[in-house]
Amino acid sequence: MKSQTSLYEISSLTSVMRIRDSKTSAVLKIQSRVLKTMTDILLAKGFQWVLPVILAKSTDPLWPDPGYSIEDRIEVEIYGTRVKTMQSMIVHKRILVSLGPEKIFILSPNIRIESRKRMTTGKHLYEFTQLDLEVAYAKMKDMFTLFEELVKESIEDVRREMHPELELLSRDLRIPTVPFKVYKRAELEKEYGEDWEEEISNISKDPVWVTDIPRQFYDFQDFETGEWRNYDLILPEGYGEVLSGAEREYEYEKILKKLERDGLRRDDYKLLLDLAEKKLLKPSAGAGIGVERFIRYICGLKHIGEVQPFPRIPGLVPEL
Ligand code: ASN
Repeated sequence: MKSQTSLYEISSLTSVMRIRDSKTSAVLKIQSRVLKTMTDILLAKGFQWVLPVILAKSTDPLWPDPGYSIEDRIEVEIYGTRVKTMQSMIVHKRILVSLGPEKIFILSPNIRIESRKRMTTGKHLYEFTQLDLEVAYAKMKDMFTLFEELVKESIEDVRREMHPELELLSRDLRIPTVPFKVYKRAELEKEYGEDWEEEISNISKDPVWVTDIPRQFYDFQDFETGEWRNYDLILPEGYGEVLSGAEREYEYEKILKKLERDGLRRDDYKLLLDLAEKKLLKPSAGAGIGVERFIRYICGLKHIGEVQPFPRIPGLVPEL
């Protein structure tokens, strides 16, 4: 079980002097290595590396989702038009793989003003980066295999090449066995109650997949059985969720119905709806892995803010 970080530990994290620590430099070296491994694998598989968008009329609603606790949503006016800061590039990803290259990834900065109550959880940030990808016509199973390779190869590489850094961090990092186990959310909820994520994370030795989680409209739901074809990847040792993704909705009527069900404005998803109506929105699957969460796990860090030279910890606005 991961214990909460104390306020004293948090305040030392926000000092820029921490950047001089050998620990910070080991973490950044490991992060560079992991990003290289993952992007090399994707490029070798024919993915196109797309650069991120930050301001847009349309972004991820992050609603409804049991996992989010958003305190504020940022909107600014530019050129007389209201835009939001990016919560995830889901809408952009879908449109890109429908009209352009069919396999894409982005190192995407996301701004999510998490509740300040999450300051000490050790796994929340109000600015983070996800390695976000999408593949036209892909299925859930394809995504499992792809991310199992990305996760395993990254860990193997760090184990092989970054001995001194792991030693400095006192991290005994285990190479996971693939394929990872797959659970249904309902079976975990039945066994462990509402804290299933924490429980399964605490008792697992390797990452596990959890599927069928009711959430945002863009994840595919079988309207006959009610089943959601989406998934989270949960890290072991109490580190919790690191990735979420899904097969996607692409039919106009279904998207419309779900937007209404969730109380969302059609106008915010106009382009997505237009493409779906013209049958140009391709079925796809994708996911985003939280870079800082993954590095926190690899390095065995207590608080995710330790991954960032300029930590974005909920409730705290540092000088830099
Ligand atoms: N990146 C996620 C996905 O592909 C969405 C998210 O971050 N909320 O499903």
